[in-house]
Amino acid sequence: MVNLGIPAPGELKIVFTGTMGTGKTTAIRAISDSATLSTEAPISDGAMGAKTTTTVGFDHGECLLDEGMRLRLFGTPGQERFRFMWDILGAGAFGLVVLADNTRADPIGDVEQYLRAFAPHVPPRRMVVGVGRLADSPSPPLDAYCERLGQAGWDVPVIEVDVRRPQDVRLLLSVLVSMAEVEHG
Ligand SMILES: Nc1nc2c(ncn2[C@@H]2O[C@H](COP(=O)(O)OP(=O)(O)OP(=O)(O)O)[C@@H](O)[C@H]2O)c(=O)[nH]1
Ligand SMILES: [Mg+2]
Repeated sequence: MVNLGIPAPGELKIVFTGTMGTGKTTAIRAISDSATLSTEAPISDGAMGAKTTTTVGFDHGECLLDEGMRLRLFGTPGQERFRFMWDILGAGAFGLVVLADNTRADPIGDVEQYLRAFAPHVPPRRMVVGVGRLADSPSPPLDAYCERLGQAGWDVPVIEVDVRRPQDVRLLLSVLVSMAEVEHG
């Protein structure tokens, strides 16, 4: 059984979101300490390159950060038709990681959409953006994310990430937790 709602005392619930194929499932698998729970199904309208499955419910994993904080990690489905899961997973979330795929047509617009969707659950000071596939598509650069998101009122950290590298994913999470430390003094 997995508790989707408010986490136990001493644990922080973190939600990974972003468009299909940004690597939410990959990121959670990369850093979880024990077995993860996944709800993968074959992609109905054909594979996206090497990726043949998509999340149809949610991902779940847990990890202990060096800072001693235990994190319960949840990944949303990327497909729009599973949007109803966003509010279920967002409930009680401490922090949000929005993953971007820089090869998409408007990855900054994608990110804005997710920041807005999760704003009822998570304050902007506990949101971070991880931009992937920058090597495949250097444009838009990270500065463009900061500028456009800042203009739209989102003053959130933007970091390059390769979701396949556990150290990259841990860095994103450490940034979130350090934001909590600032809050609590
Ligand atoms: N070549 C390459 N592959 C990458 C990179 N980043 C992520 N991937 C791959 O992209 C795929 C991401 O798939 P998932 O982790 O299922 O993505 P997801 O966000 O959970 O997707 P949905 O659940 O369908 O929304 C994996 O096969 C990763 O290995 C990258 O920088 N380069
Ligand atoms: Mg997934």
